Amino acid sequence: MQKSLVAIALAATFTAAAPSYAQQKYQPEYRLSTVLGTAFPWGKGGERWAELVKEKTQGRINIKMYPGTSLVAGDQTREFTAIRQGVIDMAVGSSINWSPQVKELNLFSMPFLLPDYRALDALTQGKTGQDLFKVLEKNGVVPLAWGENGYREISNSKREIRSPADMKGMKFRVVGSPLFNDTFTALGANPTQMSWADAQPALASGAVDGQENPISVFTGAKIAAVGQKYLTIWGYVADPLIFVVNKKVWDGWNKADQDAVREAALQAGKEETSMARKGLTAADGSAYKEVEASGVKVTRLSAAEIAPFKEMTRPVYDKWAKTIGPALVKQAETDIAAR
Ligand code: X2X
Repeated sequence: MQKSLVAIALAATFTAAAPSYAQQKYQPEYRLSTVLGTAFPWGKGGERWAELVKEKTQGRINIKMYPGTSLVAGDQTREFTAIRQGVIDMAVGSSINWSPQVKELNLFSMPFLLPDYRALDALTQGKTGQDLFKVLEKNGVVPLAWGENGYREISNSKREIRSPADMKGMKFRVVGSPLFNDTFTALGANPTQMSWADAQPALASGAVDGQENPISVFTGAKIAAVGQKYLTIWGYVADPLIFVVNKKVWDGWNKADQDAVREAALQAGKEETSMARKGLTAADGSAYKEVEASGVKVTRLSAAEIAPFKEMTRPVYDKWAKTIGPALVKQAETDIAAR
């Protein structure tokens, strides 16, 4: 009698414990946030990550993608906080959108810090990138891999931009970090911060004259169709993407699955980065040609033409170096010089 009671009690304990253990560790589905969907390299990168994770974990980890930062009602500057809080389980996010919470991520938005792809790679794949991953870890998320949104080129509906004087008084939609306000103000323009969701109607209605985004976003979102007739290639900043997982979610997975998710992120990040760069190189300029084919005048600035933009934004660079952290900026400059 005594013995069988113990057995029943034990059985009850185990049956009650087993399902809740499983539930706590592995959710039936994980929510992956991105700003852009699968018409863009960014969204394709997210989709690829999900696909590779499913494959590598034999379906133990199932990911559903939520583009348009829909888990935070499109407010991309709140995405990082939502990841920390567990409203979002995973994300492929832009360094720009997370920089209001992680001030070090403003690094990539320092005007004219990154002269070419090798400079960008020197940061993400070098000591600077490792330092930034440590900062993200301290902020309670698990960073796994880098991807890329790209070099942000400037477009507008009014006139060709060849010099800062051409931007004078022009209204530009800029992204969420205050650094962008400072840069555009320094150049004599009139910046307004808004989310990507609000940017497209603002361009269509003429509430703003211009915007800045990578070429893949310009073509993918059909920005030419809302009257953006001039595009200037000035390469003033680039935004990398970062593949991350919420810390609690990460800790709930076994080591083999953690490794699988990391490997999948590294592979998806690599594939996504080459997608983001497609048609933008000296050997293959097809992406620029695609923009021209949509009736847009594409202007490429020479180094001499870029010089005055760089000079006028130097005070912004110096001001933000203090906020970002002089040691980190120095590390970045060292990595770039040694590229
Ligand atoms: O909002 C933008 O401009 C975008 C889509 O490039 C980012 O999310 C940084």
